[in-house]
Amino acid sequence: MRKLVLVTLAPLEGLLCRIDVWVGLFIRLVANIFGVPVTSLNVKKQRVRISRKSSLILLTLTMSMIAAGAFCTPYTIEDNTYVQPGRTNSNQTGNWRDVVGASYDFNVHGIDVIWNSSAITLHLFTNFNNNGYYPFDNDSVHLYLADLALGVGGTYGYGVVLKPHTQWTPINNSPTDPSLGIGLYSVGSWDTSSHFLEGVGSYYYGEKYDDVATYISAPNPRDPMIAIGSGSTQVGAASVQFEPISGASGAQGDPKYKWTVTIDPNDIPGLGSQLDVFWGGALCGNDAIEGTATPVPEPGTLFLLGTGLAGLAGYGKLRFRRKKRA
Ligand SMILES: [Ca+2]
Ligand SMILES: [Ca+2]
Repeated sequence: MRKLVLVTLAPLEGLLCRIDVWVGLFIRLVANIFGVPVTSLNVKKQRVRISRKSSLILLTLTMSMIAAGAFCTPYTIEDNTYVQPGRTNSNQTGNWRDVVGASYDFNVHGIDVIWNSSAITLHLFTNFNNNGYYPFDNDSVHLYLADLALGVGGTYGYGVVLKPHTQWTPINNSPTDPSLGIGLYSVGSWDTSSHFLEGVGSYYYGEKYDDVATYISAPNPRDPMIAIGSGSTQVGAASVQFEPISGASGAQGDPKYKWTVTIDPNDIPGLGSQLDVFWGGALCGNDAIEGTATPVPEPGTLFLLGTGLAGLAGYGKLRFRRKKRA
């Protein structure tokens, strides 16, 4: 019997959003249908031998993924939040922009949220470095990764510490609770960008974004929330992982880094079907992003699962016909 060699979809990476999920499902389906052992979901250059007839089913799946890719949006939460450079609360006009400062250092590209009954996973796509950032070589100002703010019922009463506050070096002010480690917190107060940087040198930081939910006890409620502050208590664990994206330019839509934050929705009392998300990126809040996530499954995944089932049904029919002929 003639054999065809199927090369997986790695070359399409970048053209389709969620390609990692799709290729993973794709390979698992292939393994399920043909009994081909798959040792890893990182399938670049992996080749799977399949029969000519069966390749028709896979062709359908491949085309379905490409079709679904045309309909999916790049991020669950797009960065439509504008900030304004300034150092005083009296500066109310002009210069609204996506990111203050160098976009290749501070740009937040978007946030993907995958929310099911046991986990909420947030992928933060950014150009901001894991270890923090010194604006200038001869300067002692060290900018750290901001905490993630989570809003329930219109109030940012929860948050995730992404980098332990114990690792922060004081700048103008230390975090008001410097003892917090990585985890999910019920927030008593927020430290904002001005808490850390107001009056430090001649630095600009992002401020005065248009918030959709309200703060809890923030000193300057128009400044981006940056760090979970005093009066907060840990209510759950959080998994935080950092991953550089090789070859990324940092231009919009091509982020340098991905942070993956996972929490348990059951740790948030009163959580309904809406979670507000705010992230200031770094201590300076130079690129704020804000939006709302829901637990509705992604259309692309549903579509793919549907076509996967259709593919399995089609394969079964094919086998049935083959047996009938024999
Ligand atoms: Ca922004
Ligand atoms: Ca941005």
